[in-house]
Amino acid sequence: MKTKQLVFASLLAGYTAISLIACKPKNTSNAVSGDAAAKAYVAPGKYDEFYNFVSGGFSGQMSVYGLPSGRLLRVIPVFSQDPEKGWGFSEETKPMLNTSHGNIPWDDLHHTQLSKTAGEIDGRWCFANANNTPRVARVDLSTFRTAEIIELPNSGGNHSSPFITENTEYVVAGTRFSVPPDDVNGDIPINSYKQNFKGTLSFISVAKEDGAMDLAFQIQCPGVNFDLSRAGKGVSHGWFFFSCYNTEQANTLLEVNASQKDKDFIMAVNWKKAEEYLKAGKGKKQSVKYAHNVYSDKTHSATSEIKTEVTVLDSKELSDICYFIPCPKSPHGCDVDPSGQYIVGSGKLAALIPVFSYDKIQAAIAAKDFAGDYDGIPVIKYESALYGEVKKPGLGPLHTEFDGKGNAYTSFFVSSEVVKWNIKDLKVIDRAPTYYSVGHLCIPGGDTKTPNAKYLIAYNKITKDRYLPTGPELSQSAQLYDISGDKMQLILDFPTIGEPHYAQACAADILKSKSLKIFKIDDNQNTYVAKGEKETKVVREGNKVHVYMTAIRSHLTPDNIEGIKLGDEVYFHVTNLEQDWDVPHGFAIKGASNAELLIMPGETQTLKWIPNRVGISPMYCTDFCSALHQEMTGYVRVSPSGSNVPLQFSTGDKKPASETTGK
Ligand code: RUQ
Ligand code: CUA
Repeated sequence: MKTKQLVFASLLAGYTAISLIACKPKNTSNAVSGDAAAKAYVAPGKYDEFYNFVSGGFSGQMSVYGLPSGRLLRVIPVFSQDPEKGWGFSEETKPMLNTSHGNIPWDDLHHTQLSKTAGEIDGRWCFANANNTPRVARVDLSTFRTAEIIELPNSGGNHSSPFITENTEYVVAGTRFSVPPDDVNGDIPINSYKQNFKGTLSFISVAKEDGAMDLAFQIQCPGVNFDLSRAGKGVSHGWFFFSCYNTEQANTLLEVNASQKDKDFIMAVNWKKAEEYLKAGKGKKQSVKYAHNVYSDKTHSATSEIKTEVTVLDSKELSDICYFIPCPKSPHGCDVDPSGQYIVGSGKLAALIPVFSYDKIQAAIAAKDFAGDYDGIPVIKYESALYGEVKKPGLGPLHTEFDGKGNAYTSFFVSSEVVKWNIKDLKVIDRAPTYYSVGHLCIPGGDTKTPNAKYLIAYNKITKDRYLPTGPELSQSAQLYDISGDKMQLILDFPTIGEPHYAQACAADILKSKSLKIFKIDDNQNTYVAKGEKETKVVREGNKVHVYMTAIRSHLTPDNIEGIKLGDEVYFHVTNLEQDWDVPHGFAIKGASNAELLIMPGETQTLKWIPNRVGISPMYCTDFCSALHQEMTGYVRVSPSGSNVPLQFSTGDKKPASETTGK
């Protein structure tokens, strides 16, 4: 949800006396007791127990923290350019940020989700959504790098995403903003929303062996806002649940106009049935445009392909795929418990938490126990789907995680707390303040069949007085609670990068042995690789100059280049010859208008440089790689465009190769 400015409209009948801007809990100073710090202490040189994959919100990136220490281990660039690593700046990574709108250097990453097999985290990939220009990314957890990005057509605001089925059969995404379908003329009045705007759910298949994504099909739905979702699991495997708000179908001042109805919906989707219809040829081909970008660890380069067709199933025509369940009021989170039986709706403006029963939903569907339809989709009666309600849990429920011991933990933005309640009897057991205004929660494996109920992390929107002031902007923050006992105990605060929304965590043991240490130089299939200094060269092709360069402690080859002229485009293809863990080299040259390269052992990356003045331009390694790192430098001589200075290059006395001139 949208950050700090979030102020709920004061139209809420039941809450008029209470300020709906976050309230501040009392006794902030004594919230941490005696042995708390020791529980989060990880001694120098010792490893954390868990990896925590945290969304970066408007930073567009994903960050990885160790738990319980809260140490930042890595920032993985996903949807935003990252000059630190050259992501989106190097020629090899630029295609990853391509879309049907062209190159997009930024997005808003809200939710991370680890791949699963049989409902358990398998440590292979972590998926993430781009909320603004709809995309889904797959991060490879052997390299901790973004391996694939797929754009979603017929969507606007990919918020309800990316949520996966229990064997990662599909990554699923629901559009937050309904929009006219991509293949119709969208030049229409905005207030024709009710007639012309549609919601779309996207099902992206994931290949078992290598994770390759493909947009398998979409389901066209009524025009509402799809907010969040979860796959069924166990008994409810084969179903998906989406929270929907703005069932008023307002197109302006949603703050008021989308909060009129007492109940919005959770939509239950039978995706196994949808698959049957797809196989039976019930889908319609629609012409669209979307980018599909793939990064190869063999060529160390990305390719981007624009695809032009998608198969769409119509939820109105195929009337037994989608069902609405009334849910009070403007639901945000929609979470499924470890057994798959209970579906928890979190109405941002509701004074209770409804818990729905999968069995009751099925019985209601079988008995056609409907209260009419909404835009052609059957609406199950609230009471018929309801297991029960958690009464007076707090204000502004957002998200729920589970501990696998029969308890649920729900975040409350407005009352700024985490509330623990029992799924069976729906009684509140414990509550703990957050500092302040918590959004998402995470328990390691909290959405799997067997959560690890040791820690709970709250990701907060407002930091206020928790850290030293840093001007008008304060870092958002996370808070770690020990939940191994009956009472939640706050044990650590740590700042986060960007705005954390959802996060997932998994045991370090699942991942750490799979982590890649180097890329094998012999396997490098980059077009411009130099597998040793003997293969270095400089090749002119018209006004393009390709420098096949190598980097090894502590020199660049070649390190002197002459014969570059104004009007040239120079491509430095730098291969890092090291075959040792944790020895990257960097590369930068004066006047370059992009960023550095940071090249891992065995990898080739390319910096494009268009010199715009005559003279000498120094270049150097940017990563302190050895005692003689400061010596890892070189020069390029740039001459006027008509000059006849010959193209030549060298390192030391020996020229690495004789002058090479292409056509
Ligand atoms: S969602 S708290 Cu709740 Cu994207 Cu951010
Ligand atoms: Cu290579 Cu510094």
